[in-house]
Amino acid sequence: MLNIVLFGPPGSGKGTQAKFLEEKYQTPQISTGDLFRFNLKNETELGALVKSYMDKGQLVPDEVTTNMLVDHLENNPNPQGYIFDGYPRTTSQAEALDKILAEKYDSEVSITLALVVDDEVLVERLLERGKTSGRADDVDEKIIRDRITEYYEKTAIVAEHYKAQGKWVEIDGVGSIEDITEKLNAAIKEVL
Ligand code: B4P
Repeated sequence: MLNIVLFGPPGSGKGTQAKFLEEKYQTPQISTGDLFRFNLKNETELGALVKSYMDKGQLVPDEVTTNMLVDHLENNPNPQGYIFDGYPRTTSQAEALDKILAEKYDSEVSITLALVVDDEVLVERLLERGKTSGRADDVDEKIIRDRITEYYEKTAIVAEHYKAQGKWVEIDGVGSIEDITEKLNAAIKEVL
């Protein structure tokens, strides 16, 4: 299995790049953000539960997020692997992912690709996306900055988990989308 973790702050290009990688490696993108938004849109019980967190730019509790991921994996089997986009976002999620991959698939994370982008560029990109995305968390600069703060407080530390495993690769996430895809492909080539 090729299991890629796409890592980075909100607006760093995880979702954008996942779209290109899933086609090339036949590994479907799993975006926990998209899965939550699907539940919000369809007004499911899970959607009602996560709305208040997402609207404020806070992380959804680990247990809720991990249970949703496990359900999605079970309903979307792909022996070739997956692209995890936006999961894990805490050390507890990273430990859960290791356990899920080991116990259910006798597998592991192949590589973590961390997109590095300056905070002010992130704010600019997300405000721009907010003009058309219809996403409540993209229109208000305070909420965008709260999401970035949440990233530094809870998510950035996940780097240590993957560095300890020798699976951490940083990629400059500023530049043309094609150039960044190329850099990601070069890093993936090393683990194929
Ligand atoms: P996500 O949906 O993951 O939100 P995101 O971080 O904003 O998306 P992404 O980073 O993929 O966007 P992209 O850069 O591609 O999460 C939303 C919320 O869901 C979270 O705040 C949280 O509440 C909840 N959640 C999700 N996962 C969770 C978890 N594991 N645990 C707990 N809670 C969780 O795109 C940004 C913009 O930049 C786009 O407009 C794009 O066109 C542009 N862009 C991309 N690359 C560019 C480039 N190279 N140059 C210029 N612009 C670029």
